[in-house]
Amino acid sequence: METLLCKWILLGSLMICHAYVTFTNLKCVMVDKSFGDVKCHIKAVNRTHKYIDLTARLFKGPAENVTVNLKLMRYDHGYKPFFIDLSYDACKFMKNPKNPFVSSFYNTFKKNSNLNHTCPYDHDLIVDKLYTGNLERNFDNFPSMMNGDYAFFTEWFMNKIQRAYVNVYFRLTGSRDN
Ligand SMILES: *[C@@H]1O[C@H](CO)[C@@H](O)[C@H](O)[C@H]1NC(C)=O
Ligand SMILES: *[C@@H]1O[C@H](CO)[C@@H](O)[C@H](O)[C@H]1NC(C)=O
Ligand SMILES: CC(=O)N[C@H]1CO[C@H](CO)[C@@H](O)[C@@H]1O
Repeated sequence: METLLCKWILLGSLMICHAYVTFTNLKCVMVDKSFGDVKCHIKAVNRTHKYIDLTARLFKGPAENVTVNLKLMRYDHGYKPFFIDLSYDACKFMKNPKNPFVSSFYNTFKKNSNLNHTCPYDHDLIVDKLYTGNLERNFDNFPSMMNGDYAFFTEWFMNKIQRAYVNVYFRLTGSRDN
């Protein structure tokens, strides 16, 4: 099953079906308050269109040696890991964006952020107007996903110490299983 889903992700562009995504909640927390701060919110343009804004400021100089842990969660009596749970060297990825899972995650927001360069990051980190449509294009690539409540849990580490986490909660409707 797991292998099959991976293949579907890789072949995703060949399997078109439409998903509808709405953001249900968003949490962003700087674990170490002396390290920086992070603010984020969901804005509703109208009933169907919502977007996310996020700004992180770093107080202790440029960010390098960054690792991210990405988990896809599905709600079933609590949020449980759903297929994707990986840690990746973000600086290595930006030099050579090869990992298909990380690419798929990065592609959802790269056009809406100022993160598109290699490490170090010596400026505020911004994600600006990330619309649900960005995720929908991605989930069209996950044809086996059932309708339901999901979340992306992301944990951000610098020098192997967790500094922040950002959790994006969303509801998926209208995928092929339904
Ligand atoms: C909601 O806003 C988006 C973006 O401005 C627009 O494309 C869409 O047509 C609007 N939908 C409705 C139902 O007004
Ligand atoms: C990243 O930080 C950890 C912990 O300080 C260190 O062991 C590791 O060598 C660093 N890696 C790089 C590429 O600087
Ligand atoms: C790492 C990465 O995705 N870099 C991209 C940044 O944006 C330029 C221009 O859009 C691309 O050519 C790079 O591949």
